[in-house]
Amino acid sequence: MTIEMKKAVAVEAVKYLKDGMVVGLGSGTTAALFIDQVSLLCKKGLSIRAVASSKASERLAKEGKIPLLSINEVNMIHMTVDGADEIDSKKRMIKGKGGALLREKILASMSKELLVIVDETKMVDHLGACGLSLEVVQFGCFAVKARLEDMGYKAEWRLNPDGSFFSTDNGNLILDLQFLTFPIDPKEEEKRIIYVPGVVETGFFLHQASRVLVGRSGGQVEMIV
Ligand code: A5P
Repeated sequence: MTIEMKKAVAVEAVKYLKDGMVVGLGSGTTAALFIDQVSLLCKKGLSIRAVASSKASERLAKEGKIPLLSINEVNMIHMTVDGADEIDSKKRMIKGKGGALLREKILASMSKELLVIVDETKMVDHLGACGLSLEVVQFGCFAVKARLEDMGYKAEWRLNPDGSFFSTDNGNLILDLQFLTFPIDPKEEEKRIIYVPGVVETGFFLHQASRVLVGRSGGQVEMIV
């Protein structure tokens, strides 16, 4: 079961936390399980302070009584722990299915280490089958979508269940791209897409991952360095 693999990596990841650390909290279901584990350890006396990568993770941390700092109170994060949608053997990732990609990337860039926690279903030979989420500013957003379609991508706005536009924690939109030809060259795609004015960030995380904990279906957790 995927949930058991996610729980196993969350339980393993907290072993890397030490008193005094500033810890970045990722977003998504795996990160939420990690936040639960951090909360348990804080209740037992672990002394860390955390920064959240989304309002959802901040809420969970508050409920779990994890001491929180706001992002502008820190210049450096000792370790961020976050999930991924896809990760390849070079530790290149696609993230953002939860819509928190911009804040996740900011935290990752401030972190001495990004510890990635995934279940084995996230490991892929080639990135791209899951598509790529983009954070896009509202100003001129329809032109941005049209331009990306002209560039050869299938593009759809992320919507809420009631059909309204999904809004990120930063008040921007999410445009979900699908690649129409495979395999993709992630580095080249990143360069083309981020070049479009109005695209604030992409879900490519090509250089951020430090170590990766992979939950296996047999219950084991493997570390990839
Ligand atoms: C959130 O925006 C994402 O980057 C998540 O980290 C990613 O989608 C993994 O989510 P799950 O842990 O829910 O699979």
